[in-house]
Amino acid sequence: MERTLIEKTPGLVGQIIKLRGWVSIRRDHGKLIFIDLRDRTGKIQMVIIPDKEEAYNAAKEVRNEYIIEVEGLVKARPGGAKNEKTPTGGVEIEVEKLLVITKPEVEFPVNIADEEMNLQLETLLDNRTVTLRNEKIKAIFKIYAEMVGAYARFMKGESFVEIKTPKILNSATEGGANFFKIKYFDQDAYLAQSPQFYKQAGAAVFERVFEIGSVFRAEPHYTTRHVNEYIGLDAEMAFIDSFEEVMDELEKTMQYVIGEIAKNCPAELALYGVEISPVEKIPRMKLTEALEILDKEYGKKMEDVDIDAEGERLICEWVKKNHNSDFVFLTHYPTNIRPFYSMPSPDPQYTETFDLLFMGVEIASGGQRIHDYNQLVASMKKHHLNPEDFAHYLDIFKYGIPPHGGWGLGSERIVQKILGLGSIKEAVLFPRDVKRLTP
Ligand code: AMO
Repeated sequence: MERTLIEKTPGLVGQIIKLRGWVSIRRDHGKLIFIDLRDRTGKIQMVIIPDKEEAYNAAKEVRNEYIIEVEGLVKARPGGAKNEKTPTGGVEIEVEKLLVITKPEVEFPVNIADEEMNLQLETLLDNRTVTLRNEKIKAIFKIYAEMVGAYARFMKGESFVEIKTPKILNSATEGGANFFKIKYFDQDAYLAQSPQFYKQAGAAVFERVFEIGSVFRAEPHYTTRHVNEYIGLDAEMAFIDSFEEVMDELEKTMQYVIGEIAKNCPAELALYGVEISPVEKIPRMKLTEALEILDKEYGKKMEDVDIDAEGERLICEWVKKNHNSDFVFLTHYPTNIRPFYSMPSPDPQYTETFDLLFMGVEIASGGQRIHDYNQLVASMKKHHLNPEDFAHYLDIFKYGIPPHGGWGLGSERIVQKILGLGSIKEAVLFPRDVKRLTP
């Protein structure tokens, strides 16, 4: 007999079927044994009666999280509508045969069936291979998968070509100190801090490219929004007239991605009590305006002409109150705090760049890039970089590239914020932080 998936059971009342899955819970009621079985499509109640002696004896040995195969009769459950809270709540399986496929060797460190799973972050992550089995935690990664899938779909629909770029590089892409240096045979190498140079090379060829790929950042601190390896959703587009077009494209992307999550993940969102409203036009304001608002409305003065994490949280609060938006673009960051490749504004103190903030944190950075070779070399020197170290990158500009711009979007932060997760690490399957290299 072929295996049936649990989601199909409501249509199979009266038939004998075979199921395979995990035992979520075994409950004994008098002489009856009840088992909740789950597979990738859902969960169903099974009942094992003493008359089916072999199955009954096997069921008596079964514990939570055993992996089993059963054959049995699909029956409409007594009690009707009150059981219909889940798609398979209206049916149950009267088990005739039960076979243990795999059983755990040891006790579980946590209760997988616990609906809330309010564990300490460290416990949650130390036991990741098993905590991921919990329904509520699994839901995070269904939503995550929907998000990256939607991103790719949208980008392709907008004629961006998907590229994959190397993560082992001979120089640090984004500069600064937060790069990992590695030994690469007999030379030093760096783990990519972003696909920046390669996506620009892609834009010079395909006009529009996007990448979904690993990014490595040696940030030596613990925060709720940093991990040392994350997945970037990057894009780069050529023949732009201004960086406003890049923001327009990113705005459309977010509208689509958030819309798809709302449409395709209602059950997962419900586990977190989250209702998503459509993303409307995203307000845009200059960073300097945001700093003025923080000063006037919150008495918060920033030392530099930059915004810190608290400032981002407060400006999002202000935008939500005054413009009813969870998103805001902050634009025109000062030249000295943006990478050398950023296009200067007509007032060269500032750049044609933006950050996109969502529910209190920055989720994306982007802008227009310098496309003129000589201007780029001059900008490198101003940023105390040696153009000779970037010879291959500079080739892109030596041979000519159209005006272009793009963004880097942090995938995990989006899911963290949508679900209101305390730490970004909860939105990473197997996160890497300063202390954590396992599991
Ligand atoms: P930036 O350095 O701002 O820009 O990174 C882009 C986005 O990546 C996410 N992010 C992180 N997420 C988790 N953990 C981290 N340690 C971390 N660091 C960054 C954030 C951030 O907004 N090349 C430019 C992008 C561009 O201009 O196209 C860049 O990398 O969501």
